[in-house]
Amino acid sequence: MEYINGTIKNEDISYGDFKNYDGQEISIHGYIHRIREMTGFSFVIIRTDKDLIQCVYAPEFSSYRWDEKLAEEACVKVVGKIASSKDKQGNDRYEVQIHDIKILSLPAETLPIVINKKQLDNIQLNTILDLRPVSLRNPRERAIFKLQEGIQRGFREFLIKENFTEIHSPKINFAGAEGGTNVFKLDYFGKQVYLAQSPQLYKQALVGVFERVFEIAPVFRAEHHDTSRHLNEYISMDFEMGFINDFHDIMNMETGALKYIMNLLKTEYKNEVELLKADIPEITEIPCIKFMDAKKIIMEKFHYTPTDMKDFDPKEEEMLGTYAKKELNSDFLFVTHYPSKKRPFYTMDDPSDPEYTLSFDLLFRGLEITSGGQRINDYNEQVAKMKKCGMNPEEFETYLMLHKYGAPPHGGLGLGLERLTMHLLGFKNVREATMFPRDINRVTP
Ligand code: AMO
Repeated sequence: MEYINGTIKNEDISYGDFKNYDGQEISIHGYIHRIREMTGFSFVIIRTDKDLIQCVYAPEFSSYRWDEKLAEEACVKVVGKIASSKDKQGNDRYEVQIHDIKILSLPAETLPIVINKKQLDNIQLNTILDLRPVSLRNPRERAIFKLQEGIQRGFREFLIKENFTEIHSPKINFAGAEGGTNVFKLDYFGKQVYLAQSPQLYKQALVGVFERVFEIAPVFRAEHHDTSRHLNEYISMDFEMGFINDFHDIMNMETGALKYIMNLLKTEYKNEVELLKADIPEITEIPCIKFMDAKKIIMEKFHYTPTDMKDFDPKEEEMLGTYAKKELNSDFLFVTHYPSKKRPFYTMDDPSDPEYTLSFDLLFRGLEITSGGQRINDYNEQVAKMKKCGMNPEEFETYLMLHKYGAPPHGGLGLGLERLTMHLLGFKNVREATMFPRDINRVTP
């Protein structure tokens, strides 16, 4: 196998470039995904970083002599000639006629699950999650997270084009930003600190510096219940922008970001979209209704009696998803003016009706994926609101520096990456869209 050590010209060619090397000798590397022995020859499917490549081994054109040790999940380098043919639809397809195989490593044991089928059939989600380092090798599982990369990439690319600066805020903090009981406490050399529930306090501070900022990072929520939509650690895609006219500027920015993301998925993540049969929504304008009007729809159109008039339960969100789809022809729905009592201390109340706020949620196919709104930017107003919420403003001295030393009208939002992925792919459980989920029962792998 000398030519694997240097003399082969066309090294590590990806499937997308095979058309440029038809009839030539090339090399590829990857895992042996599957071996199918036929009479007189074998198919060896190589799983590369993005493709499954069909290779053919036959003694008449292979100088390689079949090694019994060669097994599925062996890491190999294959040298061979590209041969083209047409599929049933008349499209070109390519395979590699194996000249030689170099084994780079052999697995110590056979896999605990079958990963070389189209999808992981009849395997419980918990088993899939327990075995994530190997279950992710299944091309369909892998595609979920490639597509998820596309969502983050779209968010980042769009916001950078809109003059946002990417930031990284600390995750070990002096206070929880969102209130409530779902904050993780941590012993920090004898002092109590908290894991960040969101980058809220820092992204606001940085509006005073960069005007427009965004962050894509993990945040932590001590969720005490096991639900299909809550994680204890998730990726929050946040932005915050200054000098806004009102909170519609934020909703418009999110609409733009979502349009950009969906377009990017359709164009640059086509393989993943097809493999996963992802239902990519068409977005023109996203309809918008007020919280109390949404409650009326729930009661009048769906004959449902809400138990809480200050928030929606999951069933109500589903009803609003159905309403948006059927009557407004939209997969998305903005709900605005949430009751002040249910929104955090930094949210600006509506001056014309202070029981309600200048805030919104975005529902996607009946699931909340975003919260956002305009923030209080006046110092005295913010201090007063903190006191009203039972907080001690002195503990938030550094946060309040923004307000004390001048803050523009501003606002922003947080978008849950896993929830967006979940409903894009029609999953029932957010864990399916989470690489290594953390929940009340799981901290491994
Ligand atoms: P909020 O707490 O509503 O707002 O969170 C924003 C979005 O984050 C996602 N999310 C979750 N995803 C998975 N597991 C969880 N436990 C979980 N909790 C929340 C949801 C939700 O819509 N600082 C504000 C945002 C802002 O106003 O800028 C905040 O964090 O998709």
